[in-house]
Amino acid sequence: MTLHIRYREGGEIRSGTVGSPDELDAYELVIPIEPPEVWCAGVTYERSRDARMEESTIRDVYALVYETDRPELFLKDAGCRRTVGPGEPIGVRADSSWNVPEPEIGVVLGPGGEPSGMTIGNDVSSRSIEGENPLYLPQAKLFAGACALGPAVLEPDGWDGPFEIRMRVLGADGGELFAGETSTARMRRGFSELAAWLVRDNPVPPGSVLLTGTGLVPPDDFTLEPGHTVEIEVPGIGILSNPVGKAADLLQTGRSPDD
Ligand code: DO4
Ligand code: MG
Repeated sequence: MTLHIRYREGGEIRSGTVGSPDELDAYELVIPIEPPEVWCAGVTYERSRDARMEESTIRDVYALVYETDRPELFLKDAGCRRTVGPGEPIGVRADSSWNVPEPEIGVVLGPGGEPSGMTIGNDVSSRSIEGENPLYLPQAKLFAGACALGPAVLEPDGWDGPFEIRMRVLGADGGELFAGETSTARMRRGFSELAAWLVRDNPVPPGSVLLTGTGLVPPDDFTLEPGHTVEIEVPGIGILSNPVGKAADLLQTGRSPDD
């Protein structure tokens, strides 16, 4: 097993590899990859289909997209403007009343769109905005700090899995507000199938990341708020931990060369 990392040392960002997540604590980790584009697949788990149907006034679109061949795919970020690394704040929008983290396997795509590595992603989302109207999806999904990746990129020994995904949300006092786990065994579609749909007639640059959908949705009375911390663990990759802030405070990431 090889884990690719990027870390800060002596004021510089360096790249390296480690053999196990146990070794990650020795480094001041930064985002392990700065993808030119981040894409997401949606409604790939039954739990996500059910949550979308509960939150939405227009239910059929979710039932249909879960069943049919063509998956839901949407652009989450380009130029790494909305994506943060381990330890950096993720954001919630001021105009959203119902927010959730979405813990997902992130597949790093090679030159032909084939899966070449795996990381942890958080597809931070507004359920109130998407629930009001599915055409508001880009506003529910794209905003400052809406995506986190890390802590490392795994070159897996094989892609068959299943891979376990665990999530905890902690309150400002450190108390546990939510804990849950799922497995990619519950996915309706495979990583390669999703990647193949994504690159159909679509010039996705190599090194882009495809988040493969959430199977964990906190109860309906939960909303993510500034002061919370989200921890997502995938054994073999490590724990992606991010504090939650206000999206409005995260408008400048300084990561894009144009900033
Ligand atoms: O249309 C909703 C997107 C759902 C999503 O992001 C997911 O299932 O992970
Ligand atoms: Mg998602």
